[in-house]
Amino acid sequence: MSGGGAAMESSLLCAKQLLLCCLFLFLWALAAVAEAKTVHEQWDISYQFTHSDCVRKLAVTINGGTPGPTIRAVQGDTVVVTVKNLLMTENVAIHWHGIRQLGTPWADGTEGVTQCPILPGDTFEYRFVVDRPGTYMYHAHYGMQRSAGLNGMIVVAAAPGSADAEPFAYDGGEHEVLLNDWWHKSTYEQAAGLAAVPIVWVGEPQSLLINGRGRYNCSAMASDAAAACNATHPECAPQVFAVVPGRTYRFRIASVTSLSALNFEIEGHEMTVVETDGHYVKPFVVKNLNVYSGETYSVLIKADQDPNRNYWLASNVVSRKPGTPTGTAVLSYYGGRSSPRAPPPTAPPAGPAWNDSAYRINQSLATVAHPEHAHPPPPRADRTILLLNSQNKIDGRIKWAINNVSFTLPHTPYLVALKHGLLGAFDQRPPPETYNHTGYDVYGVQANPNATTSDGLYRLAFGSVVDVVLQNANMLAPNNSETHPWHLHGHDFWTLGFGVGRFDPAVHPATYNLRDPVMKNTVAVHPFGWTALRFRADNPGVWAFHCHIEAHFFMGMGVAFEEGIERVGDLPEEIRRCVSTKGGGH
Ligand SMILES: *[C@@H]1O[C@H](CO)[C@@H](O)[C@H](O)[C@H]1NC(C)=O
Ligand SMILES: *[C@@H]1O[C@H](CO)[C@@H](O)[C@H](O)[C@H]1NC(C)=O
Ligand SMILES: *[C@@H]1O[C@H](CO)[C@@H](O)[C@H](O)[C@H]1NC(C)=O
Ligand SMILES: *[C@@H]1O[C@H](CO)[C@@H](O)[C@H](O)[C@H]1NC(C)=O
Ligand SMILES: *[C@@H]1O[C@H](CO)[C@@H](O)[C@H](O)[C@H]1NC(C)=O
Ligand SMILES: *[C@@H]1O[C@H](CO)[C@@H](O)[C@H](O)[C@H]1NC(C)=O
Ligand SMILES: *[C@@H]1O[C@H](CO)[C@@H](O)[C@H](O)[C@H]1NC(C)=O
Ligand SMILES: *[C@@H]1O[C@H](CO)[C@@H](O)[C@H](O)[C@H]1NC(C)=O
Ligand SMILES: [Cu+2]
Repeated sequence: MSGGGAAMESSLLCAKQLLLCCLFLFLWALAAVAEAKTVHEQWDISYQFTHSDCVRKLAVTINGGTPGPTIRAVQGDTVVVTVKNLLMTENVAIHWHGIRQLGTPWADGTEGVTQCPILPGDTFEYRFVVDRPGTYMYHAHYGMQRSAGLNGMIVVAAAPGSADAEPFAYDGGEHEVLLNDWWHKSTYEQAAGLAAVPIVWVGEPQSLLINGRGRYNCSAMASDAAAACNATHPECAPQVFAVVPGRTYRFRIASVTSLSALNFEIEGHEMTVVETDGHYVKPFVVKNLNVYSGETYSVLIKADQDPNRNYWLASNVVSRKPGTPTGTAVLSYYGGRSSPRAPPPTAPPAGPAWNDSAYRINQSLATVAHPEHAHPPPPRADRTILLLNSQNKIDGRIKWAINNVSFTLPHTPYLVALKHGLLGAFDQRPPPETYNHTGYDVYGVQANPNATTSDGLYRLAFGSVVDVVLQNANMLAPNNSETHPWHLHGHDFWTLGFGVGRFDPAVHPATYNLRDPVMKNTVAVHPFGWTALRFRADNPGVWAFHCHIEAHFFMGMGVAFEEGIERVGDLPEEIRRCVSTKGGGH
């Protein structure tokens, strides 16, 4: 019997172990679930009077403020933002810039592409997973609303033990720097001017903001307007960044500018660039950093200067002849003899020469992948799309065009139209794949600037590798070419190459960096230059690809890509509110 008892005992033990094992598995699963948490945000979008640069302005705010709150999450978390549109007479849509929206293409927040706008009084829930650590941003993607103040940052930390953990260390902590440009005129006035004949250009911004704070010179205003300028308003007191002597800090930098390319500098402190657009870069040291609208960077700085004085953080306009004073904030050392708010004893740094594009191209070329975090690109592309960026005229209006086609957004979002087979919703003819790249004079004013408009889009084979070469050119005025920061939704791309002058498809692909190109979601096309990028069309949905200068996108500088639409799941009803899907959908 003892033998049987032993058997019973051992089977009991086994059962106990199984139970323990089950319990352990259960707890482990629970912990894993608990780890990937949900981050909830409840946002009321409304117009409020603000004093971002000391001048009173009606701004689009989130819960009463601009910029909006920083969304903080951990890799793998689900972010849920409940947006209530309290603008009364204006639609809204919010884009989560740099978040690829894998499996949730309807949450990209791009009006006309992935959703109908959120109507006044309506509530809309954005729900998406932040799958990669890094520095990102959000902003309005309806009309030119971003420049009215609806913007902010997203900071995603690496999950504990993740292979995506930072390959660098900092013992001081983190600071966030959100760069912006700011106008006193309303966005409505700007948009109406851009569409007018003759055009009323938005002009240079009145101020540059750092974390929503700028400093307009009230004394320079006409006396009747000066009443709206309050130099001592707390909303325009410069941001102070405090540091402990000897420590190393990570500064996360994002630019949501509407027009300006910026150069950013922390006086007296070299910056080591370590991240861009959520990807780690091979560290390189700079005195100042060029940041284009839609880009993010992380830099490390060591607090190793004289702690008894303060230092400027400075942003300066580059690539356009500046008409705006330097944007400033203050770096102050704990324990130093200087009061934290005291202005530094020096003049703010003026930045590099605004027209030194060689300097800026150099910095673009220096930005390559971190050796331990390089994702080599596929060796070749299945399809190459050449996009000429030119300034054109349509019915006397100044427009931007891509291969002679100025982009317009359809009323019915592409995602809805394609999913429901609404073929009449947009132009079914795809835009041109190329332009006369052998003959086009990128340095000259084109003989006939007339172009057309279209809301056609490029349809990409699912999973294919696509190269896009952006060719810059001269504008309508002679000897003039600007920087265009191009942003791709739904993907990161490899930045394969930059060049000056005319791109030659027979020559330049041989010069591509296929070894360690950095992946990004936004990249600059420099004056008279070209930029080549590659991406895999593996994210089912419809994705905008456009110049991140708000006025340029408004004037037609963009395209749209569709891929794998048949793999997109059922669309939420909330994105279809501007569409009558007769007989289909609902
Ligand atoms: C502000 O404007 C006034 C009047 O134009 C000028 O005298 C003064 O120098 C300006 N101040 C600054 C800091 O630029
Ligand atoms: C300027 O703002 C401060 C702080 O809000 C306030 O106390 C002061 O009255 C304002 N000045 C004017 C002229 O409005
Ligand atoms: C920049 O402009 C200045 C004049 O404002 C000119 O002297 C200089 O040569 C220009 N530099 C470059 C790199 O074009
Ligand atoms: C380009 O960068 C390298 C270092 O990365 C530097 O030595 C060189 O002077 C730079 N050239 C220009 C034109 O800025
Ligand atoms: C461009 O279009 C305008 C009408 O919008 C027309 O008057 C003009 O002749 C066209 N220019 C050329 C070169 O075709
Ligand atoms: C391309 O441009 C060149 C120079 O203007 C011209 O000679 C050539 O005919 C053009 N080719 C096409 C296909 O239009
Ligand atoms: C754009 O279209 C106009 C009118 O058809 C033409 O004259 C011009 O050469 C085209 N430009 C380009 C860059 O293809
Ligand atoms: C434009 O650039 C050309 C060289 O590309 C030069 O010959 C010409 O003088 C410049 N014109 C102006 C107005 O600067
Ligand atoms: Cu542009």
